[in-house]
Amino acid sequence: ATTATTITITGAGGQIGYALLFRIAAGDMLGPDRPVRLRLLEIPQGMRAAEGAALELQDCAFALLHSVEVTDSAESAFDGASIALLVGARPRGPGMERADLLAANAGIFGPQGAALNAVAADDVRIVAVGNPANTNALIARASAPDIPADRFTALTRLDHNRAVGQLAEALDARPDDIHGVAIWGNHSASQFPDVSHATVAGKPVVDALAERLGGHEQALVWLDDLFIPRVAKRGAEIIEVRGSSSVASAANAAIEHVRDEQSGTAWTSAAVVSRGEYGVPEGLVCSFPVTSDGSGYRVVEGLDLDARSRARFDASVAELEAERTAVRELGLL
Ligand code: NAX
Repeated sequence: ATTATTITITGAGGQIGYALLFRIAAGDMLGPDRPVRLRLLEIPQGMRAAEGAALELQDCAFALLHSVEVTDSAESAFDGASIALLVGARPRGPGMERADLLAANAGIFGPQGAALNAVAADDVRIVAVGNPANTNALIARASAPDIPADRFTALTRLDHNRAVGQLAEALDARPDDIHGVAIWGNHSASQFPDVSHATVAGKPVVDALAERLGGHEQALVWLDDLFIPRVAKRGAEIIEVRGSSSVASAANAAIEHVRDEQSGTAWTSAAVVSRGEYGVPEGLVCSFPVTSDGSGYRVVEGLDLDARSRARFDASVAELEAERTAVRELGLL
C-alpha cells in the first residue's frame, strides 16, 4: 500500500478548515491514489470545533483517510508534514492598527515557521492562506532557514479563479477556455488582476471584450472600472451578499493551489518568494503568473507589461515592501 502523505491544516476548527478537510480526505487535493494523514492544529479555544470536525471525518469513513489527529502543539502538528496549509490567523479586530495585526500574526507564523523547520518532512511545501497571507508566508520563511525558499507560497489562486469567473461571465465562455490570466502583487485590494496576456478559446481576451463591448476603448474602461475592482474587492462583495466571508471558494482555491503545484500545471497564479523576477525585491512573497512541472511553482518570465500595468503592479509591490518594513521595524524579522 502507498504510504499516506501527512497534511497539516492550521486553524482547522475554523470555517475554511471545515470546508477543506472533507475535500482533502475525499482525495480532491492529492488524487484518488494517495492516502492522507491529517493533522489539525488549533489554539485551545478552537480545539473543540476541530475535534468535532474530526468526529465527522470519522463518520465519512473515507477510504483514503488513514488518520486524523487534533492538537494545539505546532511541533506535534507539523511532525513529518509534507504539506502545510497555514489557514489559522489573527483577524483584524475593531480598532486594531495594521502594526498590531502584523505583530499578532508574526506571533503565529514565526513560531509555526520554526516548528516546520524543526520537524516537517524534507519535502514539505507550505502555503499561507491566513491573512495577511503574503507577509505571513514571509514571516514563516524567515523562521525556517533550513527549508528552501521555493517551498513557501501564499494563496492568490482565489483571486485568479475570481478573475477567470468574471471573464467567463462577461464573454459567455467556459472557464476552461480562458488561459493566461495573472494576479500580480499582494493578496489585498492593491492586487493587479491582469488579462493582457489572456486568451479565450485562443483569441486575446482584450479583443473578445472589444467585440462584445463595441470597441477597444470600451474594453479598457470595463477592465479598469469594473473588472479589476470587482476581482480585488470580491471578498467584501461575498461578505455583503452572503453575510459571511468566502469559505468554500477559498478552500477550493487552496486545494487547487496544492494540487497543481504537486501534479504540474500550465499557467496559473500564486504568490512565491521573489528571486528578483520583474524587478520585485528579493525575498518578498509576491503573486506572479506561475507554472509547475510538479517540483514547485516557477514564475513565468519575460512577459511585457505596459506602463499602466507596471504602475498597478508596482503599487501592490510597494504595499508588500511596506508590510515587510513594518514587520522589521517591530523587530519581528
Ligand atoms: P475562522 O476565524 O473561521 O478560522 C480561523 C481559525 O484559526 C480559528 O478556528 C482559530 O481558532 C484558528 N487559529 C487562530 N490562531 C491560530 C494559531 N495560532 N494556530 C492554529 N489555529 C489558529 O477564519 P476562516 O474563515 O477560516 O479564515 C481563515 C483565514 O483565511 C483568515 O485569515 C482569512 O482572512 C483568510 N482568507 C484568505 C484568503 C486567501 O485567498 N488567501 C481568502 C479567504 C480568507 O479570507
